[in-house]
Amino acid sequence: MQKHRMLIGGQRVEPASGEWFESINPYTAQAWALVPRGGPKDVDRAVAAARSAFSSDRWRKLTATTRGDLLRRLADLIAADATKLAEIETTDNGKLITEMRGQLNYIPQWFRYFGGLADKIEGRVIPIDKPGVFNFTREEPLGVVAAITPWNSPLLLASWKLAPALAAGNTVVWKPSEFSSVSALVFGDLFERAGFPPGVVNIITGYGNQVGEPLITHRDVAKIAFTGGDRTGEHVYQLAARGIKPITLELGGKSANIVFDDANLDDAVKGVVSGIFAATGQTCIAGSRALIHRSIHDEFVERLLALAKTARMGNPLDADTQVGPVTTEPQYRKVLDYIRIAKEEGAVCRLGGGPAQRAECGSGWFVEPTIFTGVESGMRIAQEEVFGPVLAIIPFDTEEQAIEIANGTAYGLAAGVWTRSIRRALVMSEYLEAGTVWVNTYRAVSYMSPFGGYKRSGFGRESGMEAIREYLQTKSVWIDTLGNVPNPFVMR
Ligand code: TXE
Repeated sequence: MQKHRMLIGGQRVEPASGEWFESINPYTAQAWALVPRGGPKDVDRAVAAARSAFSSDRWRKLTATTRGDLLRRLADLIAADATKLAEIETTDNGKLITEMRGQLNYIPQWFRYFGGLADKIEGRVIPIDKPGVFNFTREEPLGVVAAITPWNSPLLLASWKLAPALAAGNTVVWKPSEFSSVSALVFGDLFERAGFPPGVVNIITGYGNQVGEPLITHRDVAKIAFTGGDRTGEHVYQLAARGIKPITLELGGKSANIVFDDANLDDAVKGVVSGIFAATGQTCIAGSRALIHRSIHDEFVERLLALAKTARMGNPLDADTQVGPVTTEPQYRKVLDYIRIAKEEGAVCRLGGGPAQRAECGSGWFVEPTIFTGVESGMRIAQEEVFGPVLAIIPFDTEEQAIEIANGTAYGLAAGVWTRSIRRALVMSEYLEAGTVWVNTYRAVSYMSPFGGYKRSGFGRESGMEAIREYLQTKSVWIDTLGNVPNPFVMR
């Protein structure tokens, strides 16, 4: 089994604890790699390296254009290693190889886009209302950014943080999820090859309470960028508040895919299936609620069942597989618990409803694609994030009712609308409380378009021009041009 090391100050290092833990392949439920068990001492070393890199001439005195060049060089290296990295991710987290290859081939664009933005970060000259002063603003990096990422799309979600953070001139300590750290540790080789000075990016692994908490509360960490569950997010937010640290939180959701009676039903059925069963439902934007207009409800459900039944489960490394395993054992149990809860709540299980016992699923953590009808908006299955292949179908009668149900959860990450009416598309996109609204499509993301949550799904935006602002602070500079200091007892 390959034993990995962390990356601190450009060096491959062993954890201070001298301990490693096993990373499990969810398809085989067997350990396949050893990950360093970091702790507070490693956090101190990593933050010190990042802080020293932040103040070093090698990083600070780079022109913004050169910083952009480094990001673009990194993009090329990622592209060259995309296949290898995708295979590592699939082995570590069980997501389909087709999905991970797609992500890895797309990730370079985040580094190219933000590399391009690096030298377009501009201040303003303000025609100030006072005589004899010149006032301008500078957009400056914050310092050391702590990037804390989850297991579902490890490198993609890290890139959403690293690319803008580095483009803005920060340095980074990145803590990947303990369930899927291997791709991050391998990815670490690329920074030096791209020419980043040592310490600009540091990678430390371990558990949330042993590495994540000391990292967030470390005096020299200036900003936290977090993706994960909302309970952990709430805790992380409280820790960040103690140090008055800016934070971005992306915390998942309970997104509604809303199908109107005027929709192209063939497309809508595919959209609903892709919203929940692609990625085994383990995506923050999973369309885990389908709101179906009552007049088409029964027909739609039949078509959905027919398509979902065809889903091929099996080895995620096999390009023909359509639904892979659940990534972690605790998550597998959580998904099964929610299925039980939904049944107890009186929802009607129309498909799946338990562990997958197909030969091709081996000993992995597989859950059958599951569809519930007869769901009411107040049920837990309609309110809480399952993060697995479980769909709750809720009928509605009017646009107003669809909006009320869609907005009737604590979350607000995304929503899908299926309709042929432009008026309806505009009305729905205005009234839905979600950071992303898709019309007649689902699960589209881009490095160019801002992504983030409303309500309990978090705040701050990743991707697009908005993202770089999350990693900058504004300084206002006043320069006297009069040459005489005015009355010291009066504000100028
Ligand atoms: O995520 P956690 P988990 C949801 C999903 C899932 C639930 C829990 O519903 O069932 O969250 O998943 C680090 N201080 N999502 O347990 O705990 C942790 O080590 C600092 C939604 O995997 O949120 C990891 O690096 N850090 C989601 C990261 O936080 C801490 C993606 C995320 O872990 C910490 C994944 C602490 N006290 C799960 N505790 C999405 N939004 O896409 C943990 N961490």
